[in-house]
Amino acid sequence: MATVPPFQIPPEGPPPEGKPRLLLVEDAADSRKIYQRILSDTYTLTVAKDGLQATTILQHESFDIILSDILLPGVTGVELLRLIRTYDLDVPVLLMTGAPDLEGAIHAVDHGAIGYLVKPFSLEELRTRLAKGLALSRLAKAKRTALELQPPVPITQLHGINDRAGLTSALETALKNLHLVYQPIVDLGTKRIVAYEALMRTGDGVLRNPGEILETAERIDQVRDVTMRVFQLAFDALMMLPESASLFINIHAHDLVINNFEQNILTPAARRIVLEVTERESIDAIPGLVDRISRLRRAGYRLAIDDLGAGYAGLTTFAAIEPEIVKIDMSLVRDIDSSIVRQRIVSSLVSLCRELDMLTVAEGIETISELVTIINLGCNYGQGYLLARPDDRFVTKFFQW
Ligand code: G
Ligand code: MN
Repeated sequence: MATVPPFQIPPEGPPPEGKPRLLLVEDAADSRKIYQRILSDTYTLTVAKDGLQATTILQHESFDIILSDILLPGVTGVELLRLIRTYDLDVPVLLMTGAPDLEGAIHAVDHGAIGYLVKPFSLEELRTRLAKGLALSRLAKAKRTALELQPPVPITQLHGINDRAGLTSALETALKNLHLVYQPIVDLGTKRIVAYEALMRTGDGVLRNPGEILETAERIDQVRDVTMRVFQLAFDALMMLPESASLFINIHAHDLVINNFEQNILTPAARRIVLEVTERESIDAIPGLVDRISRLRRAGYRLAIDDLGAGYAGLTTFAAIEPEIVKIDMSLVRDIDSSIVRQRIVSSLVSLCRELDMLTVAEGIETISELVTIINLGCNYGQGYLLARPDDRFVTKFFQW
């Protein structure tokens, strides 16, 4: 391959000024004092004694993070959360709860808290969780910047089919011809294939790509059938998968809740599977999501967020899923070697993911210059036509660059 051009890391944007601003909402005076003492070296603290006071403060000031008790006199932490979310989608809210309100805390996470701490918790844990919350909200901001680079998504026409019968028959044909192809995901450090992404393909039917299939399925409420078909094919393919590799499977966000993947598969197989959930659609407020995610993890699955930077830029679903792996959308990778803006965005995404212990995959690498830039920016893994095209076998290759 071509010689490697010289590379300079682009200058970072200015660091956020001063300490992060934290709003603490706690009604117990002694706890308030403890938190104040240990947090004021890292944060600029504003303290509210109850939910009503917090509400008033929030009308005049903005914060980088909010730490709130769940059981408050006046307005509860959950009500407060709802209020916060009406005007600010991104400010991370971390809740504190006594064990008896655990149910409420889980419910709160479904409504957009980034997490909860069960009392008694160590001060170290509190610090760690707050730092993580801040990293998550900086990540949401970086995603918003990325989104500004996006051209509007064209609306699929579905070839003029609009009636239910037509859609049903088109989907039936597509499902019959559905097969999978596999594209390698390469460790950019060791240059080895660590995984394959399973991608669905159809023959020459009316619906020719995954987008059209899924849109049709959505309109007639049959997404589940598509997912189960893909899952079955992927599961069958596991036997052919090289021992050391994992398999990434794209699933619809709602499948996380609807489907009992953990019942459909043996645990040893689940450990080799990464479920990819796209960011292209808003997956906020899926009731029970947090609970489902933890069941899937217990069954052995890992989770990835797909198309990061190409879609929905909120904070809460990302926090709820806590993906092990983050896939950076190919629109950010395209021509990254000549775009300082893309380099900056990817650089901050990669460093925030590292801070959150998440591995990054750069998608859609097509040129050696893109690859070199991606490597220099510290992405863990790469995927794209330059490395290998999707194929109906698990291709093995020796990489040199
Ligand atoms: O949304 P998701 O990231 O799962 O989409 C992956 C799609 O991108 C697949 O259809 C795959 O064939 C395609 N793809 C994979 N590598 C490349 C690439 O290098 N360039 C382009 N344009 N498409 C790619
Ligand atoms: Mn994908």
